[in-house]
Amino acid sequence: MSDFFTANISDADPLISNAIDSEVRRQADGLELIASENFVSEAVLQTMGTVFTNKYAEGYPGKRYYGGCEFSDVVEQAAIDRAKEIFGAEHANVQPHSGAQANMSVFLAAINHGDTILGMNLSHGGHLTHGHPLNFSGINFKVADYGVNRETEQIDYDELQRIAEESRPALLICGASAYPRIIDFERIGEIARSVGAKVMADIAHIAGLVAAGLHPTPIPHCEFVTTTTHKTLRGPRGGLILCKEEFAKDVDRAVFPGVQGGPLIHIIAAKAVAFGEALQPNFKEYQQQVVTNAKVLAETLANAGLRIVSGGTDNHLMLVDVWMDGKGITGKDAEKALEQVHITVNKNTIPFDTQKPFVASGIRIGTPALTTRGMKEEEMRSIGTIIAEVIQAPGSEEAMSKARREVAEITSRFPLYSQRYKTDSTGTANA
Ligand code: DSN
Repeated sequence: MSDFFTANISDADPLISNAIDSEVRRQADGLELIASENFVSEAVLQTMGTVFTNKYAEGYPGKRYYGGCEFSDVVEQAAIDRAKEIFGAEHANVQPHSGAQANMSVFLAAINHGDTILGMNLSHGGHLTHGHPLNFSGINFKVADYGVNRETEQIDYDELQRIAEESRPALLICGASAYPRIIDFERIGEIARSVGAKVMADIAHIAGLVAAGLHPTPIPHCEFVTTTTHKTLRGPRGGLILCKEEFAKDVDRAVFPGVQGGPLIHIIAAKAVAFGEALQPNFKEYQQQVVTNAKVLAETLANAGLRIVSGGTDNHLMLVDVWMDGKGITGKDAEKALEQVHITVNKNTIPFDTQKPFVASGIRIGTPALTTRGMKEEEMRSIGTIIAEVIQAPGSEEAMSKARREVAEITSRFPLYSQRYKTDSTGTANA
């Protein structure tokens, strides 16, 4: 057999091999608190690195434009069936390469170029694809937006009703990337129907919670539900669309050939594996621990004197106001200081922020990844204390050294994968 098929990555490409090994160490030695990230299982990781990456399979199971798709059909049909079962959906399309492409496909299926969309403002917790002026959604559609109430920092549904009546959208978009509270999908569905709009719920962040029954489901109330598969759902990086049967053909046509060409069958196979995991009873226990951990972490940070936007969290994430009207430090500086002690978060605007998005008054913190690692309430209390100490002692080398030691102690107790993951054996998942 030629070297082409046998050489492992450390021989074939030392630059990339070293970067992979360094990233393995970074993930293992740090505390990952980015709310949209998670750690997939070994099984999901292995599936992504399979020969399905070699296969073109344009079309859908049983109706492909290429030969040799019989095993692609097996994995895509399994992913579809499992996604429908998890969410109780009438139809699933598992081909979107990402959440953005899932959303773009729904726009193509549901509304016409130039129609009005009504989405949550990005600076109040929404998403770029929900109508940001620089995104396809803001470029191709007229945009109206809603946000949170200045006092409660939560969605004001009466105000949303008023804005919907004024703007008369063709599509109402709900779901968020930085909103720590329960979203009332039932009420949003009623608002949409009262103005003749369809609804798209983008549940990318909370999909795992919805799957486990820990957040109310949008399925009965929204014509379209989109999600990524890699956040709380804990699958490979990708997208998913769920819809009612009456929109199935339109959605499938919008994904392919509307927005995408060939599906990523190796990723769809990994989605199937992750969906299989989400159907196991321990997935609900995991999601419950994610929510419990978030509550404990938010309480710890609040007790240490930091301000939690909206006063707490109902889900997997919290927004922490670290600027506190100039009494603290910016989100940008907090992100940098925490990175130096191997804690990863992202700066984030808070509602009605006075700082620019690249500086921001807040940080967003989420518990899905550390919960996958096995951490519980005790670790959340320790981590909350470390975060507060770092943020409240900017520039103190003593505080930073102490934090680094404590982070190392915690991470050493929670190995990330069962085997040390290296590239120098066969090029994939090996000790
Ligand atoms: N970038 C994702 C997040 O971090 O929430 C949303 O697409």
